[in-house]
Amino acid sequence: MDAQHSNETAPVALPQAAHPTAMALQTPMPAPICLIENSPAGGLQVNREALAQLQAGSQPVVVVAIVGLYRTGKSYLMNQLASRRTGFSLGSTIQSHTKGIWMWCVPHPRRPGHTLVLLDTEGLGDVEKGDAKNDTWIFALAVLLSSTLVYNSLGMIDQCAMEQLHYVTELTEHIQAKAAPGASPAAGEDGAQFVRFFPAFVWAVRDFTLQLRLDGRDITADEYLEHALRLKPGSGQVAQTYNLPRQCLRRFFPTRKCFVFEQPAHREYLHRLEELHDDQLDPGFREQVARFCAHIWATAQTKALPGGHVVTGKLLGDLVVTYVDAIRSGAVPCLESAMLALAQVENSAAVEAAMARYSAALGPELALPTETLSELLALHAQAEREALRVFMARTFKDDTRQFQSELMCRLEERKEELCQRNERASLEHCQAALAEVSRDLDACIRDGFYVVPGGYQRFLGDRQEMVERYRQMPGKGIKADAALQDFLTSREPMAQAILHADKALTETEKEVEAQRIRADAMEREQKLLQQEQAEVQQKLEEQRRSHEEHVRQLEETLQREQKALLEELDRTVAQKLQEQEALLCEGFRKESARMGEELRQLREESAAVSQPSWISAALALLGDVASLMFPCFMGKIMGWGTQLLGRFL
Ligand SMILES: Nc1nc2c(ncn2[C@@H]2O[C@H](COP(=O)(O)OP(=O)(O)OP(=O)(O)O)[C@@H](O)[C@H]2O)c(=O)[nH]1
Ligand SMILES: [Mg+2]
Repeated sequence: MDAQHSNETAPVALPQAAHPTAMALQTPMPAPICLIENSPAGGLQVNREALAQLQAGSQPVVVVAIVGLYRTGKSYLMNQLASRRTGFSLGSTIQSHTKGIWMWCVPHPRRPGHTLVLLDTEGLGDVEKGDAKNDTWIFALAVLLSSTLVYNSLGMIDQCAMEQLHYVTELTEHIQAKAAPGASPAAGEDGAQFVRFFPAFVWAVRDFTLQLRLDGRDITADEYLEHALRLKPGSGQVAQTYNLPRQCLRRFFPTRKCFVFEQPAHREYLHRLEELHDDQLDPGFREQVARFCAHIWATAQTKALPGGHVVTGKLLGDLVVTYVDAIRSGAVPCLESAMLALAQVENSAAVEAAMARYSAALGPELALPTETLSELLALHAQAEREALRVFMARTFKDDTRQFQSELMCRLEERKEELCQRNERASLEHCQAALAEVSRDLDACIRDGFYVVPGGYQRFLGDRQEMVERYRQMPGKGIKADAALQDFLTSREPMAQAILHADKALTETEKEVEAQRIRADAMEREQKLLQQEQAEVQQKLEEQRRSHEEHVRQLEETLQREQKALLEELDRTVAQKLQEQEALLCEGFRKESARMGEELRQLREESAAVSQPSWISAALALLGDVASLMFPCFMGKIMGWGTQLLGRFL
């Protein structure tokens, strides 16, 4: 038993709070690893080690999966895509070799910053295994996980090859597009949505010996495939059986491509192809493989979720776990439910990543106190902007705006903490400064220096000088006046005592002075009050700004999403139109009419998405949800928010 047969794993649960520290796949995987295996007890299992390797990747992934009958050279072709002679293990006997789904993550040869994930699957239709159900799941998983699906077959695209592709006709029973409780997944309507989420389809025909000629003219491999996919007229059983796989393929995979390959070498060398050097392979085959690889590297798309959210290694790992768990539990994997489950985990991670960026942006050694409150709020605003950008880059399907509201609350809490720390730092600094500048004055008081006629005037002069020195000291922060006021108030009885003891002043003069002291104190209190009110105003202003920033960044993100969604829908509509036209040309009116209904639904969806209310409703929801979580100041902000939303109405 070799490595491809022997991996034993336990079921893996989707991590609830994925941490944002996933690194880019810096070291390429030296060899493929089993990602999903058939457990000895039956059923599929995710290999923890492979999952960990996959999830260590934060780069976007281009996922190419290969499926097809067993013993047809699939693993060999995948090695070519990794630009390696060996890698995925090949068998040379008649027994099927690859078991489960194997994965190899390599740096994308054409797209820097992207990882090419190659998925090699267990050969379908193995007579020894005789487990058609397992084959169906392998096929469904390859469709669900890949962005390009290579279907591999031997010889030619004939009726036999088509019938072997019956897995396509069963997809509607094994994949659900929308989560509809109670609805039968086999209802078929789901199939209409598949085209938006399914991979591009490439048919690789191996050991092709025929000439690509049709009705006396040379044709391309693509034309060969399209010709093979033409439908048979008639509605009888024979025609239906003939047409079904073709219809499904055309309906679910509108982006199609075909490559034909000659036999790679003389028969006697076929069982040890990996040992052969390039010059020992048939030149025609070499050229065909080169063209195939160039096509895949150039055109295979980055895996994306509906709505265009780019899938990273981390997300692909989450997808694998979600789908395999669904299959294990006996459910039908549902695209929409998987996305929602992923969104929960990913949005929590987005909040954490944003908070980490906020802390990093402020820096570990933030110098407090700041001179003014505005200075502190500007630092917060900058850090918040960066944090929001991190959140927006990662969040998706936060349709209830729950996660952005949570982020809003947490950032507000951090700002409050920051303000309090700043005040404390300022107060401590000011108290130390006052202790320093008042040392001489206190000594004079202790020594009775002012208890002489005219002592009160001298005391006032020295105190004024002390206040001036205090005012000159830098870096006191926002509590400078409040601390001074406290200090002067605490020394007031002493000042009164010196005043009363001064024999150079008449009683009337003392009374006038006492009144002046009281008026002074009141004036200072008044000033402090005004200062505090100005700070409250500034903080409210800051909350308004913060909310506007949230709305602004959400609006930008939604505009991007709206554009991507409309492009996705437009693409789908264009593909369906093309298919509808082809059906009409081939005389299939009923099928063409059904396509017309699908087109109507898509256009309706497109019209709804393009409405300004698609964005404004989401912005309003953010205000609503945040006000529930954040009742203290949201009332005020809602007023501003309403003004802002007025632009859309
Ligand atoms: N005739 C022929 N043989 C090939 C080709 N490519 C690979 N082989 C040989 O076919 C045998 C099986 O190749 P694999 O790549 O292991 O085939 P597979 O489809 O992955 O097989 P399973 O994993 O069992 O499904 C090996 O001996 C290869 O050397 C090809 O294009 N034509
Ligand atoms: Mg194989």
